[in-house]
Amino acid sequence: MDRSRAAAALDFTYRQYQDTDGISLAVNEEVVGLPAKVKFYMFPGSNSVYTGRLMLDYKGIDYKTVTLMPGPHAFIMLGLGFDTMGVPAVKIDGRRVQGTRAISRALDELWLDRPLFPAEPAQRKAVEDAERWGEELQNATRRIFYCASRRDKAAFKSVMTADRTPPMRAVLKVAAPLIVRLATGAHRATDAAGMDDLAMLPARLDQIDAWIAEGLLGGEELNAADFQIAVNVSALMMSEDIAPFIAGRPMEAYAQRVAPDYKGHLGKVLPSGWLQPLRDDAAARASAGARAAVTAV
Ligand SMILES: N[C@@H](CCC(=O)N[C@@H](CS)C(=O)NCC(=O)O)C(=O)O
Repeated sequence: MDRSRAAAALDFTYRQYQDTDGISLAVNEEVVGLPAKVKFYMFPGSNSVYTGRLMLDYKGIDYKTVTLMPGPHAFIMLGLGFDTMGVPAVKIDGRRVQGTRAISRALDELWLDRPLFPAEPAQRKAVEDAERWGEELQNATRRIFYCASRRDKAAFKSVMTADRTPPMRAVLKVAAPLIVRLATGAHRATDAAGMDDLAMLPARLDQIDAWIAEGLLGGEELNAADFQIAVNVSALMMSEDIAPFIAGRPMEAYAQRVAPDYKGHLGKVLPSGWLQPLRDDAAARASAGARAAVTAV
């Protein structure tokens, strides 16, 4: 295959994976009895991988972790017979399932305990919609991460090497500039996209707090949307630029409860102008709060 055809094939499989409509749900096959062998394909630091891991752990599933290197993971996944290059992925008694939304459905189908989706149809639809919405937040969070990583090597290193052995940490440190470049292209994490994502963040954060207030998120029993969304609030809280806009809001305690062990730190590296929508929103919220306090007196 010539280079441009190979690149196009990879691009296609990647887009198929990232486009939520393209995810192969692969949940209708007949499975007899409780699955015996579960393998979890991942690389540490990835937000979607963290969502996948939390769901496996929540269900109490016994699984073996296959830790990959970001970059080469793409070829390994395709070589292992997965449809696309993406992680997280699981192999359950030989059956391949890729992507957080496919994994949540497969786990619920095969392990009935601790359901990730409610049984009641309207409630189930609400969780499915929020989970899908959360995948967009996941994509936005990742783009912001790569915008920060292009500006500060330490940001990439602190998130992507936190759970690695010292030799792997050294390899990742050397490979970091190349991985950041490849991931920027693969995820379309341009500065323009990152700026748009930050402009949309105030409305997205409001939505999360509204869902927590409603009880759709952060209930006694967690659901698939919780694992999709809380992980990304935790990821955003790693950023010194963004954390102040989350601090003290309901979603802060929520993220600490659902996704408490996301490691890493992003310093103040994003251009100040990109944060203006968050500052404007914080100012509007503060003045609405002050007005409400005066009315109450
Ligand atoms: N939307 C997909 C995400 C797929 C995805 O982008 N996975 C990998 C790359 S294969 C990832 O998390 N990358 C994180 C990173 O590059 O930081 C899902 O929910 O599973």
